[in-house]
Amino acid sequence: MIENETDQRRPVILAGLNRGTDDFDYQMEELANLVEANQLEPVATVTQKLERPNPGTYFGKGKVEALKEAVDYYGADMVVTNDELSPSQIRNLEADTGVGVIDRTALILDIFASRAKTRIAKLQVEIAQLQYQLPRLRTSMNVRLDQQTGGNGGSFTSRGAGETKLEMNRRHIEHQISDLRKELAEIEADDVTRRARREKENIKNVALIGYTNAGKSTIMNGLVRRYGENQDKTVFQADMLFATLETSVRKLNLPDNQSFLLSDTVGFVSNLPHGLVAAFRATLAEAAQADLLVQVVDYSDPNYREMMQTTEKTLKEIGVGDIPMVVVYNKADRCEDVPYPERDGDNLVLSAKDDQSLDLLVETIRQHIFADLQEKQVLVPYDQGQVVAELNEQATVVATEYVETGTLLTVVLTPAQVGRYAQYFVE
Ligand SMILES: Nc1nc2c(ncn2[C@@H]2O[C@H](COP(=O)(O)OP(=O)(O)OP(=O)(O)O)[C@@H](O)[C@H]2O)c(=O)[nH]1
Ligand SMILES: [Mg+2]
Repeated sequence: MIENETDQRRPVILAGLNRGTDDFDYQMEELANLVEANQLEPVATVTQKLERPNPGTYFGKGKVEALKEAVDYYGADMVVTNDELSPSQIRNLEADTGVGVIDRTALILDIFASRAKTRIAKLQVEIAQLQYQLPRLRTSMNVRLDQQTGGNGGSFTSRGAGETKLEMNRRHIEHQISDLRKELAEIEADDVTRRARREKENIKNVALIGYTNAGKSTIMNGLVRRYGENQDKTVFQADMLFATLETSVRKLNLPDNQSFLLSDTVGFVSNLPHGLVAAFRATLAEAAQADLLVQVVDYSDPNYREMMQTTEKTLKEIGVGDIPMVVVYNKADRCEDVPYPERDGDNLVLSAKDDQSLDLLVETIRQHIFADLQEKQVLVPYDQGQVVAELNEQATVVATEYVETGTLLTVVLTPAQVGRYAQYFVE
């Protein structure tokens, strides 16, 4: 939707309604970051103190004039509003300011669209975009749809007597959404199978979650390099909003033969569009089904508290309930006079770029997920080979020895396994 062919970034005016809430400044800062993430240049901010948006024009009459003046003064190309707008608000504001108007939701959808690489991420974003377009078909979206469908656009007018172009467009989009949903459901079914298999394997799942750009992928990569089954399987990390749009799962093997799965997930931002949250629910299922969450926070950002609140709110929205959580105050190397690594219960202050920090994190994770495990010695008679196979598959085998009476294994067992294999224990 937004393109920038030249190196020069297009100037944009930010517009926000201040309802008197504490987080307004943070919201506007975040909006500026989102604008920059979309290769646009925020040049000025116009705000108005109002309880509720004007239903016709978002701002009141006088403020709309001020907005128009700012647009002219800065030669801005576009206005971006902090709140989601109705079709008529967009239309009226566009007419009054003489430039294109987009809202926070469209902006976030655009960023996601430009970052999506895998099929699943692309599908999720596309569904969210089409859903956003559906109620807005009366406005400039008609033009956009035509552009998008290329040659087919023109055929809408010539088809179906009695059906307006708008209805055709709407039906076309509804069909597209349902096709995309079907395709997504097929891919998701595979994911569900994979997760179910993992559960059977009895391996613990830990998920990195948190605000975008906090350092989740950097921590993932640091741990993969230190403990990864395949140390080359790193993920994309970058100083940009929404660098990660799909969940990656990696197996980590600790020196004492215990292992767990770590997943890196999509970052959050405040007021994530509902359609997007719904579309990414499947991707975030890794977090929803984790045994432990590691919330990563950019401790060097002055707004880190608001970012934590945003994260917690989003977790609720995606239905992540009572999962134990460790909080990592990351990027401590960028903070002045903050010693690291440090641990206070489930709160860690550290730097993703520091090996000692990563070890402290692993130790904390280990204490959580392996707390109820017990190490036992079991002796399995040679005629019960399937028990040995089972243990090798489902438990952590620390040592194997072959003695006269059978296979002698040192294994780490879950409470359920302790019950199941009690008859083989060597006292
Ligand atoms: N100095 C410093 N930089 C860090 C640290 N952790 C991450 N970074 C940098 O922060 C930026 C964002 O890191 P990512 O790991 O991509 O962040 P993320 O949380 O995965 O972000 P999304 O995928 O967008 O949600 C990158 O430029 C990292 O190099 C840290 O502990 N110290
Ligand atoms: Mg990431």
